Amino acid sequence: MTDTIFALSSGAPPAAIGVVRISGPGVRQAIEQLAGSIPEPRRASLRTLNDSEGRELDRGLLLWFPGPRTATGEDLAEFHCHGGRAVVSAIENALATIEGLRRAEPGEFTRRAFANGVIDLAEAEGLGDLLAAETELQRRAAQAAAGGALSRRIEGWRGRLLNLSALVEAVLDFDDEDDVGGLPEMFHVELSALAEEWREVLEAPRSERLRDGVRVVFAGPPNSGKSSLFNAILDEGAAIVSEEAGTTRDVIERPVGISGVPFVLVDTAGLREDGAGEIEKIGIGKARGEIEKADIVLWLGLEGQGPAGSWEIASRCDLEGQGKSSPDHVVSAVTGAGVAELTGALVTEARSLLPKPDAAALNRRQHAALEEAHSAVSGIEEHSDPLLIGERLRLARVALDRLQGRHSTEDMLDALFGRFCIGK
Ligand SMILES: Nc1nc2c(ncn2[C@@H]2O[C@H](COP(=O)(O)OP(=O)(O)OP(=O)(O)O)[C@@H](O)[C@H]2O)c(=O)[nH]1
Ligand SMILES: [Mg+2]
Repeated sequence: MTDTIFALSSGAPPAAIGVVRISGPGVRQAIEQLAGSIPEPRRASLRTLNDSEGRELDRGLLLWFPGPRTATGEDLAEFHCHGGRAVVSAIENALATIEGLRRAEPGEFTRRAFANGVIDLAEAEGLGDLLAAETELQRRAAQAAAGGALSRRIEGWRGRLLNLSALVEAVLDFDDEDDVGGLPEMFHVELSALAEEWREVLEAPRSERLRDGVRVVFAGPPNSGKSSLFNAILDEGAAIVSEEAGTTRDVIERPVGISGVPFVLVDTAGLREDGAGEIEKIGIGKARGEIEKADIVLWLGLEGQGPAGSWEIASRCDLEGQGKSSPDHVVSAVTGAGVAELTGALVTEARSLLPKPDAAALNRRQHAALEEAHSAVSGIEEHSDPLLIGERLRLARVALDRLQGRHSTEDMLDALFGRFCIGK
């Protein structure tokens, strides 16, 4: 017998409205006890909620969704009550006294949706990303995954694999052959098309890149204007700026969405060999580490002396004699000249490094599973035994199952749903 779970699914009180969700076999009983009788399904009804002694708790909207065609696949109800702290906790306390009802764990509603087959693992992962999305690009990619874009694609791959397996079975069953001469030409064509599609998806940027943001590191010698430019792009005075060389000694990181693209801007200590004190030396070591990890390095030092691939920035262009002979960008943090162009170029470059919002980007887990499927089918044409080929196709199917979460372990589910909020 499953427990019936409940939680406040709207934001933390106080709020205008508090939505308390209940899911499980005890929902009918909970409605009867608090609201008197069961309302019409899937329609908002105005009800007074009372505790077990008949004292009024609140008046609000009640929605009743009989299972299994619900978000969790179980009986489900929502109370839309006043979002005051005491109102919400009075309703929660009244629910907690009902036998078989308990407070939900983080992500437990979604976990039930997954357990009941309403959504698959890729959709659940997309949902997790959707709740965490802070920029437009993250939102669009997560929405595509939560809406089943990736799941449909996996389902398509599974269908094609099954067709290929059927061809191999046919050779085994009917021809009684022991080599693959009996396999039609289109078997090989279709198989290599599938493997090629997988390779492309495996090589595309991963979805974590979207979550983590594109790292832009400001690098150069002391006093070259790194912190000033960092502040100008951020549009806030996050880093201290002064004419003293060695002002920035620690790494300063700021996550920021620019034109809907997630970035992490990283200001660093000026690089110099001489004259740096103990603390500054540690900062310079950290700066070198940041340059290594960077997606884009903005180099404000002498032309040609920056790390390979870095962008040559001619900073302080409002002053005389600050030029570079062929800079990528010419800027002044003081007048703002060139800052918008530089920001625009960063956005364009970042978009090319990040997954396309509508493409099905894979996360680490999904990537590992698809890689397994890919390696199961690659080199398959070297086999002449249909039994071996059939086995390789079966292994690929098992990997796709894992990609969809058909055989997911409890640990993995705990980790996934644990990052959801309570009430989701
Ligand atoms: N005129 C002018 N001065 C600037 C510009 N950018 C920075 N400065 C000045 O240059 C000095 C150094 O600027 P910072 O931004 O602190 O330089 P930094 O590279 O971060 O220096 P460290 O943190 O010491 O490595 C400050 O006095 C700034 O006001 C600019 O575009 N034009
Ligand atoms: Mg600085």
